[in-house]
Parts: sequence; C-alpha cells; structure tokens
Amino acid sequence: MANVTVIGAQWGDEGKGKIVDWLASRADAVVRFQGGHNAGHTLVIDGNVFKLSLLPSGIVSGTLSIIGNGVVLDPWALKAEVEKLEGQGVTITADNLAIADNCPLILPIHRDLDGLREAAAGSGKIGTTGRGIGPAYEDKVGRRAIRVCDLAHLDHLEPQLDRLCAHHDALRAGFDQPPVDREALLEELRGIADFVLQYAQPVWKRLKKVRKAGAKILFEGAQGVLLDIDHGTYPFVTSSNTVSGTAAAGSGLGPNSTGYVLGIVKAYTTRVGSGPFPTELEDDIGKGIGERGHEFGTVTGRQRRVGWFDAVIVRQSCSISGVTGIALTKIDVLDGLDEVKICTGYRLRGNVYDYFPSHAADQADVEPIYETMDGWKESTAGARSFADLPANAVKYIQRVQELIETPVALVSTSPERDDTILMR
Ligand code: 2SA
Ligand code: MG
Repeated sequence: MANVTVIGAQWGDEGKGKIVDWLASRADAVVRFQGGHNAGHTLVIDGNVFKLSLLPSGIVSGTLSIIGNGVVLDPWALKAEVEKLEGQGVTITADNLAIADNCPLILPIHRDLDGLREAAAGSGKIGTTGRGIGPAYEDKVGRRAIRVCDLAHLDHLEPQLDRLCAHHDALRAGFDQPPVDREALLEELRGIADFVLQYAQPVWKRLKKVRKAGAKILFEGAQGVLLDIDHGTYPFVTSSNTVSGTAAAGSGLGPNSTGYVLGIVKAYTTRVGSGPFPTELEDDIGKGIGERGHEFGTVTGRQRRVGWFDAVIVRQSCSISGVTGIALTKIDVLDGLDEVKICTGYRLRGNVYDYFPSHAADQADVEPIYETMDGWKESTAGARSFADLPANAVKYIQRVQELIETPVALVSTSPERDDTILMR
C-alpha cells in the first residue's frame, strides 16, 4: 500500500471511519489534517463500537496517530475522548499519539460564540455542530489564536490575550455578553496544559522521520467536499478545506507525499445541518433509507437528511479532490427497494447543468434530472466478493462509476471491517 488520503466526497458521514480503520490496519501512521471534534467517525471492531471525534481512527488499533496543524484542537474535548477510549481498553500514550505544536486551540469562548450566532440566526442558521469550529478558524486566520505551543508559555501570554480578548469582547458585546474573563480562561489553560503538552511536538518532523523510514501514511479527512469552505455549498459549509489538497498543508508534508486519493462515497446521499440538497427525499422512501442506514450524527445525534445518489456532485468532488478511486459504502441500505434513482444532471431556469453551480440561490433551485434503475430484493449485507452481489446491485455500481468518471476501488457492505469488497 502506498500513502493514501481519504476524503468524504459528499456532505460527510460517508462511512470514512470504517474505511480508514480498514486501511489503518495496513498503515504505519494515521494523520488528521483539518476539522476538529465536529467530525464523527464510528468504528465497529469485532462488535465493539468506538466513536471518535477528534482522534485519528488509527488510535483504536494502536497505529501512530497524528493530529496535524490544520486541525483546530479543543484540549478539554481531547482529554474527554482520550479518557473515554482508555475506558474501552485503548492505550493512548505519547508513543502512539502526536499533536502538532502549531495547532490552534478551540477555547470555551469559541463555543460560546458559535452558539450565540446560531441562536441569533434563527431559521438562517448554518446548523453547525456547536463545537466552536468556525470561530476558532477565524482566530487562526485573524492571527489571534492561542496554539498548542503557547501552553508551554502561559506566563507570557499577555500580548496575545490582549489581541484575542479585544476581538471577542467586541463580538460578545453585540450579544449582550460580558467581556471574556481572562483570569478564568488562563486558569483553565493552566489546568489542561500538561495534558496536551505530553503529546505536543513539531509533527512535520515526526512525519519526515516516518516517511524516511518508508512508513505508509494514511491521511484521514473529516466532513466532505461539499462542506469545503471554498468548494462547498457556501455559506452552509464548515470552516476548513476538506479537499484532499489540504492533507499536505494541514500536516506539514508536500503534495507529493499524500499518495492515492480515496474518495468515500455513500450509495445514496445524506446531509446534516442546513443548506441546499437537490436530491433530498422528504417521503417514506427517504425515511426508510434513513432508518435502515441509522442516519443520525455521531457527534450531536442529529437526524440526517436523506436523498438519492447525486452523480453530479460526486463527479465534481472527485475532480476537485483529484480522487484516484472511490469506496462505495452502505450499498446494503438500498437492498429491497423496487427502484433506485440516480441524479445525472440538473435543470435550472430552462437550462441543463452538468455541474453544481456556485451561487447559493442556484444551488437551492436546481432540479435534479433522474435516471431510474431496477432495485434488488436480495441482500448485499456482508458480501465480501463481487460475485456475491445481486446483478442489479452490480449494474447500479457500474452506472455510478460511469457517471462519476472515477473507478470504484472498494465496496463496503456493512459497518464491520471485513465486509469490504476489493474491486481491483
Ligand atoms: P461546523 O460545526 O462549523 O463544522 O458546522 C458547519 C457545517 O458542517 C457540517 N458538519 C458536518 N456534517 C456531517 N457530519 C459531521 N460530523 C458529525 C458526524 C456531525 C454530527 O460525523 O456525524 O454528529 O452531527 C459534520 N461536522 C460538521 C455541519 O452540519 C454544518 O452544516
Ligand atoms: Mg461522521
């Protein structure tokens, strides 16, 4: 196996966790390069369920797990997740977890601001995970962030706190909130600093070393391309770049190191949070798919919106992210349907589109053009070879492959690690 970058090619929750876990057992290091504890990865290993938000999926199998500089790190969420996994028997030490010392922190004031804004936005809200992700990235690019390395210098934080608090106090005043309690913030940081610092290091150096030693590195994306801050359904997006190109900048290796790009694609479409969703199903078919697919957010438990497979957005994602091959997941959820539909294009004000336009209003107004295929009554659940799949499921997979102009490399037929079909 060469280095692999795994990204979601839809709106997240494509089943990256399972595929990453499957690949992690063959990798020497797993790297998170963007997002934070807004991600939610569910791993099922021998019937045991592990829910991860911030930690790379390799952590469960003992693989070196790295949190890169492109991530925004909530130190308290980190501690809670480490303790929860330790309670499930997972060993986490500085030997198998490394955190970039130039990683910006998510602070309680970021979570406050995320919540205040969402509450004030009413029906115009983004539907964020409420984890403070957006405000933390704002402070990063605004050059006011407190970073992991600052935790070793808390006695010299005054000038940074001045800048940070001046900014937040003004924003908070707009919501009738009191100014930031600097002493309380510093006290909280003092209380957590040693916990984080035990894992902190220049991870670019660690990666350079493992790469020199010939290690196989797995880059684990979070969310999906349609939630990318540039390429997604702006403004209904997350605040990081979720495309494969971020793997390099968000970890400290060059683009020539990030290897094969594996796009994870669900056999239908889901989205959690607000924003355009052309193929959304608001009928019993959608409800049934959502129930069979257990479509609830890992982090927040929110019910996900469900729709038919949209080949237009996946083709676009694959192109933007340079996807080498896809893993098609949750095909078993479509078992038993009389017919299945695939969106092959859009209609908008009399024109036909073979791509997803950029403007929010156009994205909301496009009408999907569907191709209808016969469904399959047989079960695909647990199939481990192509020959085990019903003929109509094979036809569906082949049609998806054609429409997205990208090869299907893997098909996943259940949450279990080994229920995976290798196509090439
Ligand atoms: P945020 O919190 O600022 O990143 O939210 C902005 C938008 O990004 C969406 N988003 C997600 N969509 C799907 N899955 C995500 N992770 C969790 C999961 C979600 C959960 O894997 O299950 O548990 O609810 C995720 N993270 C962010 C979010 O819905 C907003 O549309
Ligand atoms: Mg998820």
